[in-house]
Amino acid sequence: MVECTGLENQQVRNGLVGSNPTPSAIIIKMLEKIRVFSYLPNPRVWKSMITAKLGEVDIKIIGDKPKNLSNWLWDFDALKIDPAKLDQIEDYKRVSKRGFKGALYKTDKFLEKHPFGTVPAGFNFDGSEGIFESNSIMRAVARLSKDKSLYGDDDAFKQSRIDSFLDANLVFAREFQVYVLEINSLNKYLYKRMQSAYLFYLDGIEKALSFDKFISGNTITIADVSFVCDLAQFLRERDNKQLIEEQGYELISKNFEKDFPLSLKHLKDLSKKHEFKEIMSNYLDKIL
Ligand SMILES: N[C@@H](CCC(=O)N[C@@H](CS)C(=O)NCC(=O)O)C(=O)O
Repeated sequence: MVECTGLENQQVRNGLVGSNPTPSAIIIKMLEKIRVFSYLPNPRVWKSMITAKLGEVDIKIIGDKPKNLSNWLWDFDALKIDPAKLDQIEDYKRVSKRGFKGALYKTDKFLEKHPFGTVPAGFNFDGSEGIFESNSIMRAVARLSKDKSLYGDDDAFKQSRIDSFLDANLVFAREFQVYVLEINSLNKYLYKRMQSAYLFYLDGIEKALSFDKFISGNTITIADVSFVCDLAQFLRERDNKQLIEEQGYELISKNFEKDFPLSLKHLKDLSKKHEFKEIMSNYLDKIL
């Protein structure tokens, strides 16, 4: 399982996904309300892309395959650099922190707006605000939408309940990130932590879905979007069945279908919706 796997640049505007700078892409640039720089494809970016589709928000996605991001200058105006010219931006050279190896090139401005230095990196339309953490970038997209139901109808308690699910989701996703990055050298401690984070999160989601049609109430919200993207990414653990078993462990998600039927149905139903399907395409096909 690779934490950072990639596609070429993607631009999305109200359902339009493309990779070439066509005349319509120029219009997209002028209209974008939010910009995200990341390695691609990235389920963490899908959260914002799907929310943008559901909420009809103009979003611009800039990025490249993970292995190529070390040849990019990380900035609001992110640029692909000719590897032969990287010495010209030596001042911006930084040691990567997690998920990447070696050097990355991040401008001072990037680090001012993104103090943790991570991608996905979100920006408002002119780059004067930086938004980090995929759930928060997704929240910004939802806040920009006219469809307020995606993020609790401007009701403080409904919004906070959605935040509660997003916080629970982040704990699961963070544990998953560590698990994936160490998948070649598992140990008991790490495996148990992942297992208990998985069981804790899905137990709560299963319970929530036994009361309501969606995770936080009876309409779709960003809690559902985040659930789909992070759980889908986690289930790709199954791509590494052999590697996990060779180390004496079994797939943590082995009994997912049996143990969490409501979560399974929710994941499948949502991933068939066109706003999800256009972004995730057949990501789940091999594993469910
Ligand atoms: N929880 C964060 C995770 C972001 C993250 O850890 N990104 C890593 C790549 S997987 C990164 O940008 N690392 C930059 C570095 O190594 O300096 C989110 O959901 O956005």
